[in-house]
Amino acid sequence: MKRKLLLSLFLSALLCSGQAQNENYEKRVVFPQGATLEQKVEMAARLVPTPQQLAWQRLELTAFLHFGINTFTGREWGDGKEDPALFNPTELDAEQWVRELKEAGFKMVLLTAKHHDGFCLWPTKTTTHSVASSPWKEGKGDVVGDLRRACDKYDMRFGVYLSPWDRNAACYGDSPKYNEFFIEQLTELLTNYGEVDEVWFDGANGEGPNGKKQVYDWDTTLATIHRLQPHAVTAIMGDDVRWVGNERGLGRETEWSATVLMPEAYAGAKAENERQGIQATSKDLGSRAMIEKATEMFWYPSEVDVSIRPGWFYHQEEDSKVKSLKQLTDIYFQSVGYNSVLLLNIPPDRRGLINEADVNRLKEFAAYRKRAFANDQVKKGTRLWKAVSGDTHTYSLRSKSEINVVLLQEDITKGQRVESFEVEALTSDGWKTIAKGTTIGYKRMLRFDPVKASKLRVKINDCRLTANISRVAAYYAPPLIDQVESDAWRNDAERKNWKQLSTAPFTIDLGKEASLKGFVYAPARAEAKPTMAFRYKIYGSMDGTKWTEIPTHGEFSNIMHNPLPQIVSFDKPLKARYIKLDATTPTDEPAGVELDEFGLFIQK
Ligand code: FUL
Repeated sequence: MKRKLLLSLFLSALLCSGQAQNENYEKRVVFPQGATLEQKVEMAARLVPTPQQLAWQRLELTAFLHFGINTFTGREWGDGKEDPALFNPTELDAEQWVRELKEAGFKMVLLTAKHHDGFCLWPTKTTTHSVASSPWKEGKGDVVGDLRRACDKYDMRFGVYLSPWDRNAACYGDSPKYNEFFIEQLTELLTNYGEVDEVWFDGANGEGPNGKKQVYDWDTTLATIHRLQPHAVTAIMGDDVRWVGNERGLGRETEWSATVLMPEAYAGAKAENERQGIQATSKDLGSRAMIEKATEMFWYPSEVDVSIRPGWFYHQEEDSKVKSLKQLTDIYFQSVGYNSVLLLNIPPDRRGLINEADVNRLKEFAAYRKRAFANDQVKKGTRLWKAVSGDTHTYSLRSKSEINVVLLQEDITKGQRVESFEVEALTSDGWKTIAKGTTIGYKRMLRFDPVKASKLRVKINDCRLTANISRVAAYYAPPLIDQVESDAWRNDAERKNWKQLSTAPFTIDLGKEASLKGFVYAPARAEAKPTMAFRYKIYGSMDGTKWTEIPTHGEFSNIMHNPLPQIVSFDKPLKARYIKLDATTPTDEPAGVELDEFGLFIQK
């Protein structure tokens, strides 16, 4: 009997230790006292996201809508003294917001239900400083409700931004009183508007009246969210989603979702992060060197928040400053391509609509991604590859592939494990290293000069335990020309030799053959005119008789409202001596393009 008991104890101990080795730690792992670096690294490798963190990560593209009293005052931060009567959008249409964002590939929208000025976009019971006191819909409107209904119609996820800092509430700074007020506002948002997928608390906060400092009750705040919206992730001052550390749309090349940074909302976080010498902006938040100093770790992935315009709120004078397609594309590669979720802000204008300038840019951005990611050249790239440090795997490419982007993914349901990798391509000159990286995580994209290759070889140089590579893909993303270059084109010395052969269609002889990367059409004095080009086709020719059409979008979108230089980059450089721009006006008449309004980007 005694022997039987001993045996079963022995067996269960064996089983338990086996289990411990395969155990995953959801969201948080505390290291045992005296754990060695190797033991800590193994535990870090088993840190995994919660189901809601995983669902959020897979969204990739999410949108912010900064809208409120600032939209009508032209400010970025209101002081809370604004008259609610200022809030009066003339054509507010939340369906237009969601429709445009959905078409552009966004999976969730987050609205500033309350910004720092304290003005609430829903008819709250907590204050009169809200839409209920505004002339909009005679005080019967509810922007949050409108957005909720639009999200239901277009099957879009929905999130709220509720500013902890409130420059209107008289009780701000009287900590227990304001905390109660804040939880009441949160409760209204989380009970009256269906399913909420993300709750966003920014980190900006200031002094209350009389210099009193507000001490927030994050425990009750997070507990309220868990109780009312168990599927929501909480961001920034929340503990599911981490601020990347800047508002420029720039992620880190080395981005650990399994991180040593303790969420600020946790008791003792300030002291603990200080002890480790880290903050949200730190470069390294997860290397072995950092793990050595840590006592616990968190699955706390990065979110890149950036505005499509210079400001977070709409200002008419920024209509011409909407980020270029190239800037948005760079942001995409530096956020989604750097193991982060992109939260792109597109602020509705005073009418209560997403402005045409932003709508057009979103369309271009979506069309570009569609084109760039249409043809994955890797064969069998979705077969799971389990790799230990030093392993390589060779993937065949579709025949004669030209590529300039490689995409890699780890199965993060098993943790984030890759620490260093490289990618080689088999070219006609043999194997060539085309990309090197550190972390992969949910998704990592790398860009490089185009190569023609028949195979790819991925090498995992270093990883924690076994890396689970769930996807390897390769694409050709057409290169884009930067806006900055557009200022230079008029000074291009080559122009001296150009000869205009006809006006409609606009045809020129460059005097000699050139390799063309793109062109710019810049209406004189940036003024709209009836003869201006709107739709077009562009052709190149070596002899002025046999023309080759160059594939483009064929439209200078929004030029009637915003007649700025229109830059068009070609997917591939084209050799030509003659150029023909066959264009029509917005009213479908032949357009009249002047030589001075046209420029070319030439490969030197
Ligand atoms: C910051 C705020 O101060 C800005 O106004 C904006 O809302 C940005 C997203 O977060 O902390």
